[in-house]
Amino acid sequence: MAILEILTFPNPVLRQKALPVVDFNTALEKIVSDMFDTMYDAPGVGLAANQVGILQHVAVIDVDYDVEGEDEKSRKLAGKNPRIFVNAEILERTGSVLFKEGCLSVPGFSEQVKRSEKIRVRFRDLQGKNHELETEGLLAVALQHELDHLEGRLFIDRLSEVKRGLIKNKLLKHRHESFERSRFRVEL
Ligand code: QAP
Ligand code: CO
Repeated sequence: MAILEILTFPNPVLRQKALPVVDFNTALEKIVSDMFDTMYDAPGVGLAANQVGILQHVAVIDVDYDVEGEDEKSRKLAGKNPRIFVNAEILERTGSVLFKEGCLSVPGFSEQVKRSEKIRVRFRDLQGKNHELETEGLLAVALQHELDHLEGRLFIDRLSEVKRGLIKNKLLKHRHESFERSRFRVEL
């Protein structure tokens, strides 16, 4: 059990591309296990490896976990359905939907993002076995969001220039203010 630090915008690691996983070993199991601990702790419904500083093509998703639940116990009761996607690629896309997305690396903001409605993905599991999945709804949106992360892309990149600018300013201002606060404390 390990909860990792979630990197937030504008950390440059979030702009790097993940490398394909080649070794399906216990190190990979540990990464995935820590990613789930981190995601459920946040709580969130999806997490990509580069959000925790690991540049490997791994995403974890649980769209059945009730992140709005009062406490950890009620969230768990609502259901847990952990899914692991290693080296996932989208083979086919159809339709389009608008979904109000958020991101643990862009905390406190959510905006409508245009995504494909239905996708067909190929991915590997922890053992390296190949799978194919056709999906729509929240899982399809979450997968597209996490695969963007693994390409170094954030949901705010898909917003209009104006909206992206507003979010960037607010996040940078907040960062500046917490830096000023910590400096003040050190000088006291
Ligand atoms: C990605 O996002 C996603 O701003 C996962 O203050 C996006 O878990 C999956 C979160 C859209 C499906 C649809 C965001 C938590 C969690 C915040 C998340 C926050 C606290 C985001
Ligand atoms: Co995200």
